[in-house]
Amino acid sequence: MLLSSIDIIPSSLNMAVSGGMNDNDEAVSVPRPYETILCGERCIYLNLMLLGDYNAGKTSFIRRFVEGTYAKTIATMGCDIYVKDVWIDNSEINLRLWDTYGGERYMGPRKSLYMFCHGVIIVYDVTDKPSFENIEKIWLRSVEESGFRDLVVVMVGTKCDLPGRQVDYVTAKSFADGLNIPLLETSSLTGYGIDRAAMSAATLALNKILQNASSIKECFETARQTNT
Ligand SMILES: Nc1nc2c(ncn2[C@@H]2O[C@H](COP(=O)(O)OP(=O)(O)OP(=O)(O)O)[C@@H](O)[C@H]2O)c(=O)[nH]1
Ligand SMILES: [Mg+2]
Repeated sequence: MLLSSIDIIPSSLNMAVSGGMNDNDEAVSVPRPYETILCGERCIYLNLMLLGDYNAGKTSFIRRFVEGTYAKTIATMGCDIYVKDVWIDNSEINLRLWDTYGGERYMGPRKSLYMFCHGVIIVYDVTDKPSFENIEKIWLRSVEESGFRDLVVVMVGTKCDLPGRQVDYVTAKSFADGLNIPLLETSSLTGYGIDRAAMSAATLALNKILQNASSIKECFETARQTNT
């Protein structure tokens, strides 16, 4: 389900945000606002943002995961949010995937946007080497500059069904291993690796939250009890 445009994030995501930015839109050193994970009556909200170059395959990845389809896309403008309920460790998670714009000269989302999200999936196209190189030049830098050190990051190499590969798996894996970031290859055309990649990111993000905040653990337990 496509939920909404990013301009209505605060209300549509039912978030209670507590500080985190100064007047220059810089992250200040306050704890990550765990209130952004709220316990609804039935589930926990988890937000994952997809980043990556124009045409890398972000929208196709999300639509394959959320809708189970592969169809023609148009360039994303701004940011759309797609929603899917998933189960992790017997608890229902309302997973919200943020589909961002990846255009030229775009250097990443506003820092304040990171405050709302729990994990980032950085997408590159295995048939387009610059999209891989920009992971380091643009996307990881953007995450780093957000100031939120506890964001889970997962790398996804899309379009692995296509011939004419420019980024081989070994090179990408060694880069990802060097940064301790999981790497998965996918095809939105065939569906290969899509669920595994999205669910890995969601599970890692959730586990990190549970490790970091006992109050969220309680919240998680409450949701679990409500679900059973
Ligand atoms: N063969 C193949 N084509 C893909 C795959 N993923 C995306 N494409 C195609 O690549 C093009 C770009 O895909 P999008 O999903 O729109 O890319 P995007 O990253 O959302 O692009 P922006 O919204 O402009 O940032 C489209 O023509 C897709 O059909 C894939 O896994 N395999
Ligand atoms: Mg798009």
